[in-house]
Amino acid sequence: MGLHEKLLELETELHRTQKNKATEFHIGILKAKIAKLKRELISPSRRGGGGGGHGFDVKKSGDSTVVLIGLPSVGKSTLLNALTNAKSKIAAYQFTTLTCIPGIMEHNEAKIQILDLPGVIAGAKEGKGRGREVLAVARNADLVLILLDVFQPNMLRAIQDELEGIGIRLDSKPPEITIKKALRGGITINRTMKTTKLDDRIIVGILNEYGIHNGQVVLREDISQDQLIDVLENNRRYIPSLVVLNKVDLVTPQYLLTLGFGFVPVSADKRQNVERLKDEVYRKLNLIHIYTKPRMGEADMLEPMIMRTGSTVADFCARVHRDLARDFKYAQIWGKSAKFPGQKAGLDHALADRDIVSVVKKQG
Ligand SMILES: Nc1nc2c(ncn2[C@@H]2O[C@H](COP(=O)(O)OP(=O)(O)OP(=O)(O)O)[C@@H](O)[C@H]2O)c(=O)[nH]1
Ligand SMILES: [Mg+2]
Repeated sequence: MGLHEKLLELETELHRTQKNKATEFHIGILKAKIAKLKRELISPSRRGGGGGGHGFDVKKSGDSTVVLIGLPSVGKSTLLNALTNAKSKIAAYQFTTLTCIPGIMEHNEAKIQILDLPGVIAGAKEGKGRGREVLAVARNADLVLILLDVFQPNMLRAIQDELEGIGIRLDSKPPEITIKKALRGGITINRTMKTTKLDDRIIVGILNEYGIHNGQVVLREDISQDQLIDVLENNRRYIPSLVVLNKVDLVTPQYLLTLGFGFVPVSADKRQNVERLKDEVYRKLNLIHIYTKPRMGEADMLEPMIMRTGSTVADFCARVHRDLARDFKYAQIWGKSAKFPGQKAGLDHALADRDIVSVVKKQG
């Protein structure tokens, strides 16, 4: 039996199995088997069949990268042109854009790279219409902007499914669980809080499925079977998303109200609400401003360095100069991440918004 048939068989069984306390364990094992098979099916060594080919050649630039994902003809290229200086081809027919077109949006001192991509259709994750390559670009983004046509707002779920299918977890954090493998002693499980979704037997069963028979597990969150499998698969991307509804110039405000909230309405073509969208993109990216202070002088408060949330002193050094991390002795920090003004910090120190950083280099 081929991998595809095996996958189909397992998925059919999963759908047939009623969900209850008695079948929980069985379902967990089935899900783990399915996740493993899916990974095998999309591994690069098994390309070919259904649109493998080369990935898009995308050079990251700017302080952050945002990708535009949506069905064909929803106005992704029009929006790229409205947000940036790029000139991506626009046309009334589907699949106008055939490759990855970059542009830079400057907003609040940040340079944000926006990537326009071909449209995705249902089945993209299986490779339809170069879909897998498009989705692969999204895996490396800092924000996924899902663009919907005002007349097809309910396509949202389908697009989210495609992104999920390629291992992207939208708007969620990595599960709070650590798994340390060991050579013997079986599996011990500890919890820092009461959990309801996973009992010990299921955890052990799923771990065994991944070839882990000894080790320590610590749960710090009430995670699900799927989340445990995500951790074991070890290739998931946790990326925020923003839903944008385009072509609102074609409808009345009353119609828009019936759609509810949770999206940013724009008209890329008529340039309506584009400034608000820029604000939303910027806000979602959670960028931080870091000021540089020379060892002896005053901090430069005019030109902050724009960095991702969670950036460390090492990231800061890398941005200042290629060799700075090598010559690094210690840094001094003023601001929210410092316990006291001028605190000494190492390369792994996490910076906070509006911190001032001064790097002291080794002598010689
Ligand atoms: N009325 C209206 N039409 C728009 C708007 N934005 C884009 N369009 C039109 O929609 C059509 C498709 O626009 P594109 O920007 O090429 O769409 P796309 O999503 O990049 O399409 P593909 O590259 O084929 O996936 C064009 O005819 C645009 O002029 C808008 O805000 N309002
Ligand atoms: Mg396009």
